[in-house]
Amino acid sequence: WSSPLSGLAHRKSLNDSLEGEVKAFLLDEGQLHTYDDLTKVNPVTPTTVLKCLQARYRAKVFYTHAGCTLVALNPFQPVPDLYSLDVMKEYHCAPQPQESKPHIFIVAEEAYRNVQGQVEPVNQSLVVSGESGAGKTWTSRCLMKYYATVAASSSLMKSQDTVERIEKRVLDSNPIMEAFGNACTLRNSNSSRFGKYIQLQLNRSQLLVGASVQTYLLEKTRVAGQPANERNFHIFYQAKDCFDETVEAMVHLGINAEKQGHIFRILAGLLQLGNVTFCSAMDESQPCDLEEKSKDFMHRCASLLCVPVEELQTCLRVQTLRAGKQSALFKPCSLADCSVRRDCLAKVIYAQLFEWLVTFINDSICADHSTWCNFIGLLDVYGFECFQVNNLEQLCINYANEKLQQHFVAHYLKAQQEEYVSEGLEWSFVKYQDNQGCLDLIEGIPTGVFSLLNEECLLNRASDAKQFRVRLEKELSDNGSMSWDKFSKQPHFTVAHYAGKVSYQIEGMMEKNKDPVPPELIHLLQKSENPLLHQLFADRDPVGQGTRGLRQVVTVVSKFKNSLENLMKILHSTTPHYTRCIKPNTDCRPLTFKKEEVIMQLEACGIVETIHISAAGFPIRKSWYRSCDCTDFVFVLQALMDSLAEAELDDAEDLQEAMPTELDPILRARGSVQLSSIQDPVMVRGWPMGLALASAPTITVSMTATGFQKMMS
Ligand code: AD9
Ligand code: MG
Repeated sequence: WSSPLSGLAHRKSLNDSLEGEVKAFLLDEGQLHTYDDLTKVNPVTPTTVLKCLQARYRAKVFYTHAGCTLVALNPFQPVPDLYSLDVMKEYHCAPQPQESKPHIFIVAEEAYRNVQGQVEPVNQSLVVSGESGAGKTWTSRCLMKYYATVAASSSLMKSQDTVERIEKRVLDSNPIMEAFGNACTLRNSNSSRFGKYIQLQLNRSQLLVGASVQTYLLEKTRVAGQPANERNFHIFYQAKDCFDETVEAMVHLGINAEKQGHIFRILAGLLQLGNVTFCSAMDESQPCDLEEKSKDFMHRCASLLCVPVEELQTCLRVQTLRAGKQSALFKPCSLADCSVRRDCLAKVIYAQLFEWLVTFINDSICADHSTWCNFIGLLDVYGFECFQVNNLEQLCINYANEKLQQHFVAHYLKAQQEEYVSEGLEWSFVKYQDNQGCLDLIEGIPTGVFSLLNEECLLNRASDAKQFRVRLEKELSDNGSMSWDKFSKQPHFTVAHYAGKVSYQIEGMMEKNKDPVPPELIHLLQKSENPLLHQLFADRDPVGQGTRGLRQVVTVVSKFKNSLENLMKILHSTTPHYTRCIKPNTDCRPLTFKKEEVIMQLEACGIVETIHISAAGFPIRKSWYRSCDCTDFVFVLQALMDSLAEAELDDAEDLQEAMPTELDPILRARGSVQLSSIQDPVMVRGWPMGLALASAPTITVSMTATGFQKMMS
C-alpha cells in the first residue's frame, strides 16, 4: 500500500499548503457539490459552508453531513425516488451506511443499529430542528416511514379485517394529528401548531411494536382568530382527498363512525359559535344583545354542542359571582368580555378535543410495557419564531428552542471540548454561543421572566402591563440577554435568543398565562348531551383549572416548563442525533436558494462552530457497534503509538516520514486493519495534515499530526 501522507512530502509548509487550499477551494466551484461532509471544507467559514451547500442544492443534493449533525435542505418539491422502498433497503442493508450518500436514512439507520448497543441497549432520540417551513415534520414523517418499513413486525398482525397492522396505525396517527394540529400560516402551508415527541417502541428483536405520542402547547388561540392571510386548523377546511385520508386513519385507529359523528358535530358547533357577534343593550344594566343575524348561529351552535340554547346565551353574556354556597350574583359582561367568553369557549373545547384525540391515539398504538424494551424518539417541535408582535406563545416556543439548543451545546460541543481538555490535549477553544444566560433570564428562580409572570398572575389583581414592565426592569436589567427599546410605545421586553433578538409585548401576557375559563362555561359543557363533549369536561373542576380534587392554579408557563423539563430528562437519557433543517427561501419556492436567508439559519444554529469542533479535534468515531471489532483497532492504535514514540519526531514532517515504514509491519500483521487510502492527502476529513486509520468495516480514527505527537508525549 502507498503511504497516505507521501503526497504531502513536496509541500514546503503547512501554511503554504493551507493557503493553496483556500484558493483551490474557492476557485474550484465545479467540485463544491461533491463535499458530503462540511468538515471536509477548508477553511470552514460561513461563506465556504454556504457556497458548498448552495452548490449541492443546485446539484439537487439535499443532505450534507456537518460532523455529528445532518443538514437537510428543503427542496420544496417532491424528489422522485429519494425516499422509495428501494432506497430504504439500500441504507438498511449497507454494511456501512455512513459511507453511502448523506441521507436522513443514515441517521435513522445509525439510531436503529445503536439502539441495541454492544453492552446494553441505549434508547435513541432524533432531534429535528429548524425554522417554520424548514422541513421538520416532513423529516419526522420520513423517519417514521423508515422504521415502519425496516422494523415491521408482520408477526404482530392482529385480526386483519378489523385492526390494522401496528406499523400502519403508528403512521396513521400523523394525518389525524396534522388535520387537527396543523394550519396554513404565512410561513408554511402545513405548519405544525403544536410540538410532538413520538417514541417508537421496539421489542427485543428490534421490531416496531407500538408508539406513544407526547404533544406540547397546541396554539389553541388559532381556533378563535388567525393573523391576516392565515387559516384555522386544517380540519375545518380539508378538501375531499385529505379529509378522506383523515377519516380513514381515524377508522384504522378505532375512532368509529359514531365517535366521528360526535367529533364533527363539535367542530361544526365551533364554526357556528365563531359567527356569533354581540351588540350593546339599550339599557346598560342589561346583558348585551345578540346581533340579529347571530341568533340563528347561536341556535345552531347550541344544537350541535347539545346544550340548552338559553343557558349558552346567558353564559356568554352574564358573569355569575358566587356569594356563599347558596346564593349568587349576576353581572352583565361588557361587550368586549362577551367576545372574550365566546372565544374562550371555542378554545377550551378545541384544546380538550385535541387532548382527547392524542390520548385516544396513544391508547390505540401504545404497546403493553412488557412487550417493548427500547425506543427511538422523534422530536418535532415548532421552530424559533419572531413576528412583528410576539406574545406568550412565542416566548414559550422560543424558550423550547433555547432548551434544545442548550441540549445540543451541552451534549456535543461542551462534552467534546471538555473531553479534549481532560485528555490533556492542546486545544484552542472554539467560541460557541452558550445560551445559559438567556435561559436564566427566562426560567430563573425566583427572578426569571416566568417566575415573575407567575407571581404577578397569582396576585389576583387586575394585571397592569406597565407595572410588570417596571418590575422586569428592576429585577432583570443585570442580565445581558434582556433589553428594552426606549422608543417603543407599548410595554415590552426584548430577549437576545441564540437565534436572534425578539421583542415580546407585555399587554395581554398575564391573561394568556392565567388562561382563565369562566366556571359557568365548564358547568354548561358538563351538561352537554353530546357524549364526547360531556366526557371531555366530566372530570374538570370548574373553579380550579385542574381535574377535580387537584385544585390549584396552574399557569400556562408553569405547565409548559414542567412538560419541557420532562422532555429534557428523556432526551438526556438517550443518545441524541441531530438534524438541522434549512429553509432555502422564505417563499417556499422549489429549488431556490437565497444566500442571506440560509446564512442566518446557519448562524442561528451554530453550524459553523459545530463543524470546527468536529473537524479540528480528535474525533474517534465509534459507530456500527454490532459489527465492530475493537480488539484489532485498539491493538493497532497502541502499536502505532509505540512505534511512533520511538521515532524522533520534531515536527509534522518527521511524522510523515516516519509513518509509512513504522506502520507497514503492524498493519500487515493485522490483516483486518488498513490505513485507509486517501485520495487527496491534504484533505483528510478536513484536517490539512493527518492520517486516517480504518479498521474496516468498523471504526475510522482521524487525527492531526500535531495531535498525534501530543498524544505520544
Ligand atoms: V413548522 O415549524 O411545523 O411551520 P416544518 O415542520 O419545519 O415547519 P414542514 O416539514 O411542514 O416544515 O415542511 C414544509 C413543506 O416543505 C412541506 O409541506 C413540503 O412541501 C416541503 N418539504 C419539506 N421537506 C421536504 C422534502 N424533503 N422533500 C420535498 C419537502 N418537500
Ligand atoms: Mg411542522
